[in-house]
Amino acid sequence: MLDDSLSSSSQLDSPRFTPLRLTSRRRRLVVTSAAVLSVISILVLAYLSSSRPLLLVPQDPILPPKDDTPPLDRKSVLLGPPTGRFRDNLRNDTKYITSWISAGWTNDVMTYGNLIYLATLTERVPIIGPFTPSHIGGDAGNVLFGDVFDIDYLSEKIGMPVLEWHEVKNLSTPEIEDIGCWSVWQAVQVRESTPRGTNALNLQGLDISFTAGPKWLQKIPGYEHDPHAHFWSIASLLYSPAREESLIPPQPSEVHGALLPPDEHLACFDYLYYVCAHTSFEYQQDMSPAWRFVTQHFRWTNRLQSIADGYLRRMLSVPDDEPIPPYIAIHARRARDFLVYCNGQNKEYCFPSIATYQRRIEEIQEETRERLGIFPQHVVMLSDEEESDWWDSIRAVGWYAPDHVAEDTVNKYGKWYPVLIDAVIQSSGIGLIGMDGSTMSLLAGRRVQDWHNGVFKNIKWGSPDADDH
Ligand SMILES: Nc1nc2c(ncn2[C@@H]2O[C@H](COP(=O)(O)OP(=O)(O)OP(=O)(O)O)[C@@H](O)[C@H]2O)c(=O)[nH]1
Ligand SMILES: *[C@@H]1O[C@H](CO)[C@@H](O)[C@H](O)[C@H]1NC(C)=O
Ligand SMILES: *[C@@H]1O[C@H](CO)[C@@H](O)[C@H](O)[C@H]1NC(C)=O
Ligand SMILES: [Mg+2]
Repeated sequence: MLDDSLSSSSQLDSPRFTPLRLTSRRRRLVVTSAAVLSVISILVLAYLSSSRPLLLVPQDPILPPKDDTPPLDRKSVLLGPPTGRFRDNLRNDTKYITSWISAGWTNDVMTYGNLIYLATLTERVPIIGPFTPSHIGGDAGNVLFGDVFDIDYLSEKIGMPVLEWHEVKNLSTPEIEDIGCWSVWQAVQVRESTPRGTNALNLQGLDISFTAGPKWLQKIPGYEHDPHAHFWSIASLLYSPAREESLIPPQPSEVHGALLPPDEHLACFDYLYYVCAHTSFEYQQDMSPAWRFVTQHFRWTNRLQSIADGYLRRMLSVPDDEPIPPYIAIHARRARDFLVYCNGQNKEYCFPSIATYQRRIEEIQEETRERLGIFPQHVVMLSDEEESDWWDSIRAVGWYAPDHVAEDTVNKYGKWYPVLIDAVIQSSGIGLIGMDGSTMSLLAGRRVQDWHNGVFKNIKWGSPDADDH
């Protein structure tokens, strides 16, 4: 039991995150999960063979392993509480990695997923920033990663502590510190000559001196239509000889004009959205290792899940002591960029009709009935649509929708919460009908598949017969 002796030794002398411990944790997890799964399947079979319908949607069919391993102490990879300078809080026997976000919320979730997956590949502790409100409206303010996702659960699942910036450094009026980082962005695209913009200076007081990554980072060097890089190409910059071979003169930092090579203690990259193991936009593929090894373990915090459950109960008139019935959610992007893609066609022509949705609903009902013995009756619509006529037409066919105006969601919880609550509802049913091309649909669909063993179907759009099949 090498790992147990390791974990019981002094926290400062031996950080709990070691490859040895990881392996053993994973093995136990697999064995325990297999045991738990077989018990669950027997129970489910017994349940199905009885005549009662299966009502409850299991929120998490795979229970956390019950063993004597103490919970992973994330903070053990820091010297103590947040310090004025991040460097004063990093352990000298531990390496770290960070990066930043700069797109819509779901893209940013995927980007943090990529960062954490890269962290596991390079055995570095990831330090994560907040979500910034690029598409929500600047006055929404930032929301902490840990207010949306259960960061302790995530750390347990991946066997590695995940830190947030505010846990490392006192950010109240962040002291400006110089650091050297790699720019992946300068290497993978030709439209901009500068590194991808980050919020590092504002948020963390980091004054970055960038070193442009080598051109071979780009999957297809010089190809202007695909800025993807491979995880391992980026990872190689953290090791010899790729690091030394790629060092070129750094660019001066914005505030101090500092010239620094990429930091080795805290590795940092400007932007990691366009990263894949094999295929560009890989989250669309079942093989996506970032999804399978990391992002699928981004579970909603208990608080956020119970807020969303409250909306579902009121919407579907389910009393507190009864389970929420399995339902089919629809995510309909109908505004902003998706409206632009309609090229001036009206929405009735361009976006899926109720009849088109109905066909997909029936397909999902058929599949869950056959495969799970569940026949979901309720349909819940989530959308960025603002026209009340359309919402009326949705309610007229008996479908449900959260009413963020009547519920006063923005005043009660803040501007982030209509979209956060809708995202939770999208991912908590037994089926999801998504909007082809939407990453928000994509992640919700993967959650329905992998968390609830449910069905995900994307709907094609652009003309009335686009989804014919
Ligand atoms: N309340 C609510 N807002 C939505 C919904 N779908 C989209 N939106 C809003 O529309 C914005 C879409 O812009 P992005 O931020 O680019 O969305 P994304 O998360 O990157 O996902 P996609 O653009 O769909 O790939 C979201 O941030 C939300 O503000 C929804 O189902 N409910
Ligand atoms: C690492 O830090 C510990 C205290 O946290 C200190 O005792 C030790 O000397 C340091 N080692 C090096 C190589 O700096
Ligand atoms: C952060 O710094 C501010 C002022 O610089 C101080 O008032 C506050 O107590 C510090 N917070 C923590 C958690 O150390
Ligand atoms: Mg978007």
